[in-house]
Amino acid sequence: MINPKDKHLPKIDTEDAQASEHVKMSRRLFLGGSAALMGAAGAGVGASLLPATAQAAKGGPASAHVGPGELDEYYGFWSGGHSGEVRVLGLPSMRELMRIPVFNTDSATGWGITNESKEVLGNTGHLNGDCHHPHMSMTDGHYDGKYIFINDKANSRVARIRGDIMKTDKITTIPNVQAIHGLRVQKVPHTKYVFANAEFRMPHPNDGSEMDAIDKYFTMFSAVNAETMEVDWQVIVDGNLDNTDADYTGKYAFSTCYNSEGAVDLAGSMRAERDHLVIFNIERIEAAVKAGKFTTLGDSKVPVLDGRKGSELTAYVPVPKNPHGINTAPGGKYAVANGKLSPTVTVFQLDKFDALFEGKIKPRDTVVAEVELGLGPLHTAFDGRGNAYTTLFIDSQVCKWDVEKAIKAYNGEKVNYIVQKLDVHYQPGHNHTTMGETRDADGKYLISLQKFSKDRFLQCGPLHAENDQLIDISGDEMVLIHDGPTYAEPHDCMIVHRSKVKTRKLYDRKDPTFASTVAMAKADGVNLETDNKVIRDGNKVRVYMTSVAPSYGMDKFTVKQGDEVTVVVTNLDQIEDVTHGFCMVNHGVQMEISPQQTASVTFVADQPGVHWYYCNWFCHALHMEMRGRMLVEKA
Ligand code: K7E
Ligand code: CUA
Ligand code: CA
Repeated sequence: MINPKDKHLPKIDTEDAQASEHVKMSRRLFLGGSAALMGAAGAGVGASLLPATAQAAKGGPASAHVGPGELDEYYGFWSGGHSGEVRVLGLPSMRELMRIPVFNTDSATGWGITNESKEVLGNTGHLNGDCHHPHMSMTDGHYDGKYIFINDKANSRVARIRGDIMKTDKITTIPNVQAIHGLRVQKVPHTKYVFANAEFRMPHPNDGSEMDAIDKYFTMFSAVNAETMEVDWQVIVDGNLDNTDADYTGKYAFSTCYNSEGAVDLAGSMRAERDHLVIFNIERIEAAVKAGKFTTLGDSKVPVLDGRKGSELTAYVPVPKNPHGINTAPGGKYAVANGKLSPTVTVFQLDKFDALFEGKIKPRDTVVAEVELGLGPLHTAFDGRGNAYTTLFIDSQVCKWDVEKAIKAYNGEKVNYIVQKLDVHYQPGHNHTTMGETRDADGKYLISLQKFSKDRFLQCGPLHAENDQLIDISGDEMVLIHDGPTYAEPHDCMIVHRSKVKTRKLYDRKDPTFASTVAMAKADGVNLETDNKVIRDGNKVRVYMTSVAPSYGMDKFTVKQGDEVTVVVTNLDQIEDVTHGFCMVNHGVQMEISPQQTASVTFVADQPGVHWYYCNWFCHALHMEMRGRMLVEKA
């Protein structure tokens, strides 16, 4: 029975793509619910069931509990750190909904095993990754649901995940650099570029002739074209590059640098009291590329521009000390750099950047506040009501502060800009508010991502879970409402209202993810939707089969020892959720084939004998019976 005191029930609004389903889902609730709920139902779609928060309509903080059968209000996209994947959570429940393999191998879906995923992964051979920063594409500063981008620090890559099927569809290795760390999208007018910071300075050319000519090392800022996933240009910078963000005019992107010293050791990178923020003038960079004012490096054809100090393409603003996160406030008026080794945050007023590039003001004139918050400020999030929330790593706190008051205090007024400090458990890195990196920041929830959980959960040996905490920020006070253990290592996440996400239930038969396989079948004269056929091409054998629960279109086939066998399975089921699998026992292959999808896998049939294959995604009462045999004839 639903308790009307539960304030967590998700809100329904008219533009909510999933609202109608949700209404259906909630029918039970109305039938068994209270008069109050019936009243809300009477108001129909467009009305709220009950306040999800606003400190749960003053009755106290919201609950993270989302009842059985109820849907979450938000999608959370979580970086999977050095697991190499992206995870999808529902908020406020913090239930894990899906894992999206990106730079890793995934036994369940066959990512890294199927031919289609290998095509996306390319031929670098790397099946590890280190994801930090997931960000969704935007149109005019609003999430548009189209893509989610994620960096790979481990192998200097950027990946794109399609919002409609939540699968990785492109991976680009960024040339001429090492360790892509900070990643953000251009917000306005739309995500033309994905900005990617390469963290580590390196020699150029990096040909093995030198190690210690470190004054000649440099790194670069890269703009990846969101549609083509090609690198459109790269800009050489002074110092290194840590995090990045963009403004709400489309004119600027900016990155923090913790190693302005250009050091290769720890002590060296802490020597200076100030490092900097480097601002990139997108219009000028584009004009320079267009005018051919660039060089290239090595084999790469990517235009490379020199944005080191003195260049008109960039500006350098001194910031204390080893700054880490850089976060643009939802209104687009301010951006905040987080001091890390300085207890301060630095507030930039973004409309001063034009004057800076016109030479009318000095770099530090763009700074309108630099105020102390506490020890180890790393990242800042915003609620859209003028408050900022900064993680204090060393203090293990989130500090809520008022941006306008901080500016007044910096100008000498006696005002207290700190609103509240909340203990988190323990050592927070990133944080993120609901819709907080867009114009639609709604100030409902804050996620604080802790690097250590220590005593908060049952222990699982020396390796501990991390602790992602959910905080209700809708009222005057931040209130901690949920502890969420997570596996390594969600540096960052973003929280998207479900109305912005539109997913497919079935594959389109024309989906580009299996276009190459469709083309191969066509060349073999095979109709994937009707044919079950074995095609021999020398010692290459292609086995085409359909699947409809609970059977494959072919329950046996024969190949010869040493054949390279490609099994192509097309799932003809049209029913949502009826995913099949294909596993060839003792051959190291398996894969997902979702409704209307085609997937393929290639292996060598090196063991003579009878080998069973079976469906490993539970699809039917007779799922166990969904199987067949491959005979491998002795050579
Ligand atoms: Cu861990 Cu954004 Cu890579 Cu900060 S970064 S914590
Ligand atoms: Cu098909 Cu299980
Ligand atoms: Ca430094």
